[in-house]
Amino acid sequence: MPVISLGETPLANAWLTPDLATQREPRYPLHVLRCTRCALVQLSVVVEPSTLFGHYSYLTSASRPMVEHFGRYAHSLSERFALKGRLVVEFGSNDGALLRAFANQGARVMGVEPASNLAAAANAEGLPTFNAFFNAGVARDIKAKHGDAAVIAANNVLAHIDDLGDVLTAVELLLAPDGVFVAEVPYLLDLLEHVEYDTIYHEHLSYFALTPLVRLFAGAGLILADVERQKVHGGTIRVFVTRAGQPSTRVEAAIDHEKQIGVTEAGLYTTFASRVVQSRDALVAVLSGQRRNNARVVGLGATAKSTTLLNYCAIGPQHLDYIADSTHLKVGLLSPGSHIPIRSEDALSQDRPDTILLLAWNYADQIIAKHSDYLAGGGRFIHPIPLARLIP
Ligand code: DWN
Repeated sequence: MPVISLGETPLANAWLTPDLATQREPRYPLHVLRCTRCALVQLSVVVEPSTLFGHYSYLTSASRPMVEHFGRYAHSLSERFALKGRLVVEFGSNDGALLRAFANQGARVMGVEPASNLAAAANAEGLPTFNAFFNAGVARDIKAKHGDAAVIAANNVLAHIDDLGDVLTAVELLLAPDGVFVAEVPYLLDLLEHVEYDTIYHEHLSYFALTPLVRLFAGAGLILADVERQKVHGGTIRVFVTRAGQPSTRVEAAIDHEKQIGVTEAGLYTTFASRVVQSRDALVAVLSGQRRNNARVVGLGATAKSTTLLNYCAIGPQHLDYIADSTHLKVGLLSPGSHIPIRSEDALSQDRPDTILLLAWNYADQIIAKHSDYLAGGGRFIHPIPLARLIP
């Protein structure tokens, strides 16, 4: 069943060098579907993974709040599962931010990362990382060289994978008998409730509720034993998957809640789709008001989700002078589809625009605190989700 169509959009992390601005960028249908049998929400098309992830511009370490989140994560798991001296494997390990946090807790670490530039960066930092997509062959190699894993971690990567069966076979191969597979994924209920439509893009193939995840893991002979809700990235769930045991009361309560709100019913999704249109119209109205007042507006956070938001709302250089970002890989490039120049975040303190559109709204509190002097000097922020609002 169709949930929503956001048009044909460029790839979320396909940041452009200015010389390519006049060339037509590849665009793909961004259509979201829902399985009426298992309630899994997925995109209608799969873009070739090597196109998406062979070279990657998103650096976990470029966002201090994520580094801090991973520090708490590693500490929590190390306490819970006594990981000192034991092997922790993370696939989709990016630049090694979480690997470093687990190593700081005394665990042995191994990353698996398909992006060659990120794997090289992690290895250069002394964080051993396979440059590959995680699969059964890689799992066997790691097990042969380093033994089985007390924890296999997958953060914001399970939703990116098309052949989940193959990856779960690899997890089952590598996991120690008492091991735990810990996966953190954006939570569908947060996406729907807070109208986080901009988190829909081609890297995210699946949009998980717990209900289909329980079936998915059971199909691989695994049990979704526990779950924690997290606030990062607009709301995620951290699931704990084991070979044996029973689902915790938290899992049972969450499944019941999903049933109560109708995660398998059409109404939840038709309401979401209509709220997306309202969200777009509200943001366009706020930006038009800014232009009527001759306010100079810039974006903050050259995020993957900004590609969806800017292209769906038809926001371009006529609305935003530039997008500021802390990721050195993105500075000097143009945003996909909307072709807005990206400048270093440091530019903001000299440039002092009238208004900043929070394209990294998932870090709104931290960003506003970091730029408190801008606010004190009369600057304003626009928080775009769920309905655009000016701060103050
Ligand atoms: O699943 C994914 C999520 C987890 O991360 C990936 N597929 C892609 C990526 O999505 P995103 O780019 O929307 O993630 P973030 O973490 O919201 O991106 C934050 C961006 O904002 C980075 O480019 C860094 C930048 N930033 C900044 O310029 N100043 C971030 C902070 C906190 C700041 O203060």
